[in-house]
Amino acid sequence: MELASWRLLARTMKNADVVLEVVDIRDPIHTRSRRVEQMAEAMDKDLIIVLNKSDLVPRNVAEKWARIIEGQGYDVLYISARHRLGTRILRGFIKHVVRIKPFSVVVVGYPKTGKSSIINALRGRKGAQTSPIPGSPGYTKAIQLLKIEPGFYMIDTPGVIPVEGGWPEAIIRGRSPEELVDPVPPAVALLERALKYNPKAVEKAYGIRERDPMLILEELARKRGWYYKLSKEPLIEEAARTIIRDYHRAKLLFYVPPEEYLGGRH
Ligand SMILES: Nc1nc2c(ncn2[C@@H]2O[C@H](COP(=O)(O)OP(=O)(O)OP(=O)(O)O)[C@@H](O)[C@H]2O)c(=O)[nH]1
Ligand SMILES: [Mg+2]
Repeated sequence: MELASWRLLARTMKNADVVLEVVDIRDPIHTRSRRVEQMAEAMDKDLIIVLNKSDLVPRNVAEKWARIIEGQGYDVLYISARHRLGTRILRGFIKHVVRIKPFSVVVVGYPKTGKSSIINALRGRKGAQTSPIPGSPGYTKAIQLLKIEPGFYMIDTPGVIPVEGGWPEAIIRGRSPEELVDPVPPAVALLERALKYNPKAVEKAYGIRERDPMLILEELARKRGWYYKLSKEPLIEEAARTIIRDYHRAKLLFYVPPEEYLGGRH
């Protein structure tokens, strides 16, 4: 597991002209890093917040999130690196903000938000390594400079987990599901959110109608034939790892509605 060290990240940010903070639009509240934003502000850097994975939420939800963050005084765009939606606008927006050449843009944010995928989408070809398996450990291992076009450079960084990191995002993005000592509590938290925000999510993903997170884990383990060897009890840890993996790959699909933020319940 490789996470960026804050000191190295600060140095890299200092040397860049623009800071791009990548957020997972399924849960902007818990995947935004106030610390990164404060660092950018303290360094007087232009900051652009990019809400990525917008293919996983309805368009009006993406719009609402963008408006909320804009209302806080930030430059913000929503895109889908995977579907190459909004990437051309992003490219133009960066040039509009920076106004000098040559320039470099440092891409920062929580692990697995799609930082490397965005760089590849802007390049139009691969170059930054992305996770082949969703939810695998922090994929980008080192800071890497990539050329987008002459005079336009982007710096890929490994994900950072802010100290204030949201639960359970900080845990499930900080390590791969395999590395988690106890995957059950974060999986239960994810299931609670899934049940709350998309009541059909669990049934759709697994054909399980149960609504109690612990019983869902048990039923999933039974369905998949995962049992402890000696006690023959369902192996809920394996089911929990599956839940976390499926959240990363959006097989277990839900998103936090913007109203949640407006209601001030975060
Ligand atoms: N659905 C969807 N998935 C995406 C999108 N962008 C990236 N992903 C997926 O999210 C996972 C993480 O993408 P990466 O580009 O490796 O993310 P990263 O932020 O560079 O990750 P680290 O280097 O580990 O910090 C991969 O499985 C991508 O395929 C997107 O726009 N939509
Ligand atoms: Mg990466």
